[in-house]
Amino acid sequence: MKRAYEIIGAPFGFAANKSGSRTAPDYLRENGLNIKIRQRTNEFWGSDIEDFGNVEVDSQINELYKSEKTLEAVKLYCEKLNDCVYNSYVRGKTPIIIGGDHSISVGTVSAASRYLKETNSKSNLGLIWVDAHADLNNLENGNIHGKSVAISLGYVYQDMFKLSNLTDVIDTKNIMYIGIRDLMPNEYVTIQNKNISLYGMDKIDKSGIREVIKEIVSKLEETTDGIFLSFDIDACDGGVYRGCATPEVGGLTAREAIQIIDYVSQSKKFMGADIVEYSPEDDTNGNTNQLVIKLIDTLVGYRM
Ligand code: HAR
Ligand code: MN
Ligand code: MN
Ligand code: MN
Repeated sequence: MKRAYEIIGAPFGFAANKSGSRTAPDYLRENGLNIKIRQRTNEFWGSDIEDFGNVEVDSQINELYKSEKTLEAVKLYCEKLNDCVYNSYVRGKTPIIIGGDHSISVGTVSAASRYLKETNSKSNLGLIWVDAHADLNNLENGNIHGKSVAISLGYVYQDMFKLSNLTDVIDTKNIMYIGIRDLMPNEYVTIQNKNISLYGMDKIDKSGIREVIKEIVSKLEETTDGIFLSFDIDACDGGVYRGCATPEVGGLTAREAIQIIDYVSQSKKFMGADIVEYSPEDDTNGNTNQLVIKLIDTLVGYRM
């Protein structure tokens, strides 16, 4: 399937405990992404790729953050990002969004859901959330990037985000978690009560990543109209890949991460992905940079 990929930078880092991910899109463009070189070879490999540029953090968003209105800053930024990703779909593209912290997914997931609703009259989006964390926290702790899924489901800040249609954009039965290994008690309770599918590291150890991802994709292909992938770099083994705000030991190997992306992106229902939380300033040995480039390569690159 020939796809036209569009790289969209989302340099928003205000919602995490450390803001290093804000520099990731530009850093990656200059260190390994080389979109111009990819454009020259895409003819041969049968896909098309464009760099849209960044959805910038404008002065209004900056001001909100400076006056300690971080949640408003997240909302305004995600509205902007939603429009941009939605328009990418309208142009027939497969958007690949490079974060930024994980709060940007409130904008990307809602955009995929919005486009499905517009084209299918209903939104039945499948979401694969690859992360060490569930980002489903509904308690106040200032860590907004730990609440992205909760916001998308309308479990927190409902009044505020509903105005711009950023909440209630996904059904719990269409969420598939992979790689989770650090859950808060309230997140565990929600996952149990709502019966959300979770494929933790233990399941990956037991069945192997190929089985896990095959099962997930075939379920979503049957029950949904589109599949969006949200990939948090902290899903990968934090002992090796240190370039993120919250490295967690015992995560995915590079091969496991690559297999997930390789398999999902070949689905006919694949609608695009975000790759979030890479932090160049925390990547002291450059390992994480190489991993992120490989993951993007796997998304948009050649198929033997
Ligand atoms: N669950 C924790 C909290 O809410 C930490 C989660 C946020 N960190 C992440 N998410 N990096 O991917 O405080
Ligand atoms: Mn996350
Ligand atoms: Mn995480
Ligand atoms: Mn994270």
